[in-house]
Parts: sequence; C-alpha cells; structure tokens
Amino acid sequence: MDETQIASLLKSSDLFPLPQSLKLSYGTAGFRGDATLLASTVYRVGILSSLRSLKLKPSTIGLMITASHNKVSDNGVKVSDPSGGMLSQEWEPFADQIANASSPQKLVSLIKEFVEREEISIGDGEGEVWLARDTRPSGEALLRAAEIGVSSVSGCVAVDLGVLTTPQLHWMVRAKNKGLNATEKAYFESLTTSFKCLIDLIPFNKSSGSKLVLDGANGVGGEKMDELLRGYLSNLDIEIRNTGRDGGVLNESVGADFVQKENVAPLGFGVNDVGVRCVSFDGDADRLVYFYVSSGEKIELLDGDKILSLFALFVKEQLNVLDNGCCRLGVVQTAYANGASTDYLNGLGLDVVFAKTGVKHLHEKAAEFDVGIYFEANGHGTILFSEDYVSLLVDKRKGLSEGSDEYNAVSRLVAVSKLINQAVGDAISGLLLVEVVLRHMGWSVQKWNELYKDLPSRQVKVEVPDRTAAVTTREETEALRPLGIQDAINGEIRKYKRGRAFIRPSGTEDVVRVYAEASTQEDADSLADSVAQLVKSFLGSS
Ligand code: 16G
Ligand code: MG
Repeated sequence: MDETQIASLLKSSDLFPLPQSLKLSYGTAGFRGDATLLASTVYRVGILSSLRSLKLKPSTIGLMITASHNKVSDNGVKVSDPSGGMLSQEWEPFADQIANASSPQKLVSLIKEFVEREEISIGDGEGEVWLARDTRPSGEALLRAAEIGVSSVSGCVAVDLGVLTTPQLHWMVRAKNKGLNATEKAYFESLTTSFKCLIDLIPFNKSSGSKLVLDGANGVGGEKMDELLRGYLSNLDIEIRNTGRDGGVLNESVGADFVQKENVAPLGFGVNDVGVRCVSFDGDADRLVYFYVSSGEKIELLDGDKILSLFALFVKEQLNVLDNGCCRLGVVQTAYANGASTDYLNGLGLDVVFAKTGVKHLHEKAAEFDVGIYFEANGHGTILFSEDYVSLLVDKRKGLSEGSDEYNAVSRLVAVSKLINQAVGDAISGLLLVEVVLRHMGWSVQKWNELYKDLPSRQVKVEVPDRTAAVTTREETEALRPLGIQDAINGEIRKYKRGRAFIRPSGTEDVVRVYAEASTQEDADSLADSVAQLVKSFLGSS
C-alpha cells in the first residue's frame, strides 16, 4: 500500500469515528445493531468489499444494507461474494477486526497487514462493489458511508442499485460475475419465464388458482412483489397487505419472523381471512412462511420445514419419472427442524442431513448434492442445482420426444433451477414455486398442511454470564460443554414421549437458546423449562 492510499484511508476514516463501547461480530448474518451507531461499520465494510473485489479480480462484490426482521431502528450490513453466496468465512475474522478497530491509525495498520498477507495488489486493478439497501429510513445515509468506504480504495468504484431485496442483490451479483444480464428487469423476467413455463407444464388442472394474500412485513418484499405483479405476472391473483405504504411499521407485529415465532396472524389479518391461503415475507424478503387463519387469531403455520417437504415431494416426483435421473438428491435441515418433518422426509426415502444454524452452513451442505434442498424452520431456504446436473438434464432432453412424461419432468426440473434463486433463499421466488407446486398437485393450503402434523415444540432463551461457555457438536444437537450438561439433558428427555431437546449459544443475541419438542404441548413446555433450569444451574444466570 503506497503513501497516497494510506493518506486517503486515514482521511476518509476520520469522517466515521467508531462509537464508544461498540463491539461487533460478523456473526451469522453480517453486522447488525442500532442504526445510529453503524456508519463507521458500514464504511469499513465498504473498504473490505473493495479489497475482496481486488483479491478476486475481475469480480463484482455485493454489499447489502439491511437488518432483515429486526426492528426498524436497527440496521446492518452484509457482503455477497461473486458467486452470490455469503462472504467467505475465511474473511470474517478480518471483518471483525476492522469493524472494531479503535482508531483510524489502527484501522489502516490492520488493512495494510491484511493486504500484504493476502497479496492484494491495489492500484493496478479495477474493483467494483454493487450496493443496495432495504426500505429502512437509515439506509440512505448508511449507503453513502459504504460508497465512501468503497471508493477510498484506489481503483474501486461503488454502484448504487437503490432499494432491493437481499436475494435480488445476491442474484444480480451472481449474474454479473457469470457475464449474464444482471439488471432487476432481468431478475423479474427470469422468474416470470420459468414460472410461466412451469404453469404450462401442469398436466390437468390449469385453473388460475385461488387468491393468495401476502403480508409484506411493511418492507421491501411487498413493494417488489407489487412491481412483479404489475409489470410481469398480471394474472396472478395476489392481494398485498402491509406494504409499508399504509402507515404500518417495518416488522412490527407483521412479517415471517413474527408469524413463525409467535404463531399468530400478523396485523391486518383476522377472522375475515379464515381458511384463505396467506404468506408472510420478512423485512428483506429472504424468508417466507405460509399460514391460514383457522379461527379468530389462531393460525395454522406452514413453516420452512413444510415448504421444504413440498419442494422435496415435487422434485422427487420428477426424478421418479426419470428413474431417479442419476441424481444425488439431498435435503438439509437444522436441529430446529420439527421432528415430524424429518420423519416425513426420511419416509420419502430422502437423504436428510443436518447443518449448523445459519444460512451459510446449510447452503454449503446442500451444494454437495446434484440437487440439494435446504430450509431453516424460520423460512429461509432454496434448492441448489449443480451446474453439471443442469447441463446433463439439458442434454438428456435433446434425446426425448416433446410432450413425453420424461421430457416434461426434465423441463420442470430445468425451469425450477431458473425460478428458484441459486444464490440465497428468496421469498419471491419461493412463493412462486410454492404456488406452482400447489397447482400442480391440485392442493389447497389445508391439504398441503396435512403432509404431516408438527410435533408440539417450545423455544426459550436463557440469559447467562457467558454464552460461549455452551459448546455444541457441529450439528448443534448435543452439548459438549459445560461438562455433564448433556447427560442431564438426556435424563430429562427420557421422561417424555417423543421428547427431544437441545441447547445452543445464539449467534445474534447474548443468550443460550433452548429447543424442546414432545408429543403434547404441556410436555414440550415442561421439557423446555427443565432444560432451561439446567442451563441456569450449569452456566449461572445473569
Ligand atoms: C441469522 C441467520 C439465520 C439464523 C439466525 C439464527 C442468515 C442470513 N441468517 O438470522 O439463518 O436462523 O441467525 O439466530 O444466515 P440465532 O443464532 O440468534 O439463533
Ligand atoms: Mg431476512
């Protein structure tokens, strides 16, 4: 790094002093916190993104400003790698170091050291970072901070894409680096073409389907869905509520996280909607859950596990037509997946594997298959198709007669690979695929819900002096530390029919989480309580 570069970094970082007492960790989903404290963080992540772009040149990196389902006064920042996936975990420690650097001098010396170690050549290359933000009012100013960070690295430019959903940005970054058309219009067109193709391939029931009501969480998802419906899919019958234009507050008693955690209808939904198929997005539209109001405020929730099961069934049906089509199909869940869903998927003869909580971990496992389907119970997930497998399908189709069962099955799989976001979970593309599969099966939301019945479950969180004292196995199903706690938990589990429980330190909050399920709600509650007691007695309560 030459003197001019060092001077430029020192000068721009003076504009963004680190607030006192701020201690951040890149965590499972980037940096998050109170928006008023984040300018220095976002500026520094701008620098990191430029360095990443230079390291992998020629490449475009994505930088998204969002705090997803968190409250509106929070914000956050995360980075998309050229593949459209999350920032490589190898760079996370550097992200933590620079975000917490106490002074401009310290910051610059960390950068200098890193640049040397990683052999990044600044000055002779061109770097590019694409920036986007969700609808939070703090987003615009934070985006300016990111721009300054990006352009303080010599040769790097920031491109402001304005308001987008998180998965749109990931999709566009991926497309750009593959040399494809990478505009928002191209995103909408790709979704529209593959959706229409799948609808045309529905064997009998070509009805346009009954109305769907979308809860947009008062965020970017409702807005973008509206654009898609107006501009591209005008004959889809979807009513959008909680658009954010009618005075509602982002994520406040609305959205996928609220509906899934509280198991109640979001604001704006109630008795008039009994039995109607409804779907909730989260604040940046990378999660979705379906539900219907059963009576009053009560809902039946169709969470990520149920969406996963629906998708797995559909993909498997196509593969069966092809005699399994030489395909290694796998499904990936986390320890939070309801045990009934895992039983169901095993019953379909599927290869079910478990990953640690957090999208990047599920994504990595799913990518090991030809077709890997992953979902967290909270509604984040997608279907990954390996490029080799898609090429194999496309070649295979050439030898099949048009309109044959095999030809149609191959065409469906190829269309799904284009519809469903290959970079990250995407509520808009997930919604379109659920709608296709329901029509394909001729199913109502109630019929879909009957695939299996969720086991009653309970989640609680325990505040402890040091959550890192709880250490788990890789898949988080068992605790390795504190010593002895797992035996004690097993002792509790044995007391209940179909009992299952685990603990894990949260990656986003200063707590240890407890999950329990059992054959009745009372048992699940009581198991959760006794495991929470164990956490307190082994780790102390704060
Ligand atoms: C983040 C993760 C989500 C995970 C959650 C767990 C991403 C994009 N998001 O929101 O996948 O379920 O953290 O939170 O990776 P926890 O560690 O506090 O339980
Ligand atoms: Mg989200």
